[in-house]
Amino acid sequence: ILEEAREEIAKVSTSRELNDVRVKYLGKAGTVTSLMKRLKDLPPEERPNWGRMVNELKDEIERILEEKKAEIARLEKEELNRKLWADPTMPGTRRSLGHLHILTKVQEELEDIFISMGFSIVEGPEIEEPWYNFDALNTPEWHPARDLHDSFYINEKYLLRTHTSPVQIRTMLSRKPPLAIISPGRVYRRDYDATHLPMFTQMEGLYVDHDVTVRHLKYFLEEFARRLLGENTKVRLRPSYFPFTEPSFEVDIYFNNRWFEVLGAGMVHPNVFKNVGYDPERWRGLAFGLGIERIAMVKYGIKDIRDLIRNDVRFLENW
Ligand code: FA5
Repeated sequence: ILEEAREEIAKVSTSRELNDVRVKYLGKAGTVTSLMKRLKDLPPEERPNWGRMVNELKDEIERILEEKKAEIARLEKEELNRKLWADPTMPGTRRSLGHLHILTKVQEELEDIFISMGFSIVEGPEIEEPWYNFDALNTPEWHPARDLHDSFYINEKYLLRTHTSPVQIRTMLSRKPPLAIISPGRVYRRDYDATHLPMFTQMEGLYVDHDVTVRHLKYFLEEFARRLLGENTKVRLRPSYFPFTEPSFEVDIYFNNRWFEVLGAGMVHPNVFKNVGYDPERWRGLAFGLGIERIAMVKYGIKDIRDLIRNDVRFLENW
């Protein structure tokens, strides 16, 4: 029996199998236990001998079981360690990190350029009152920009601002001149094609002081274009019309073999100064409104403005 048990125990490789063997020999109905039960059937003089023998057998089997148990515990621990072990020489998993959207990058670059020229950043609400968006900007009721078809009205009292120019009004009402501010933000219009989005980003600029002239305006615009797009960037000012500036200009940058309109600008209209309580005899101002998507298109050679908002990673990954 001992030999048989020894062999069986040697073959075992898990604690579960080992327990089965234990039950088979030492359990209530096990081989050794039933040998012990036979004791009472023997003649009294044979009992002590038999008892001793069976006890020795039981002790021996228990000893072998214990040995095996220790061995299995050791193997199981080794196995666990093998699973937990990491090879520090293996190459790491490559995670793809996101990056800033090119619109954000262009906006931040523009902010840095104007901040370095002495401008500070202010913000205004996207839900605006017509007075700030139009009237205060010398844009009378009959002006086409007030047409319901161009603007998104929320109700009779509010609309989504159609440009960042109302921030000029809010700034001048709350601050005294001189001042130099830029104001980036979203604006909304009923527009949609390869160069127009219904929601896009403008950056307003306003500089008010005693002796501001068109030469300053031209300097700031050429300077920003060269710093952002390179020394050889060609900039063109075309006479234009905005109700809130006089004279007014549309500013183009040469790109893709043609002139590309990127911003509107001009000298602050005296009526605008009157509307905010600035004396038009004492103060002069220059103002501009850049289209940030348009500038990103020029900088990155993007032909369709809608690519900027499609959120196609294959497109965005290029920069
Ligand atoms: C204005 O919005 C004036 N407020 C700009 C201004 C400010 C003039 C201060 C004078 C003084 P305009 O509608 O031209 O002007 O828009 C300015 C720029 O926004 C355009 O040159 C163009 O770059 C961009 N833009 C206009 N409409 C869209 C559109 N739907 N999608 C993307 N960009 C647009």
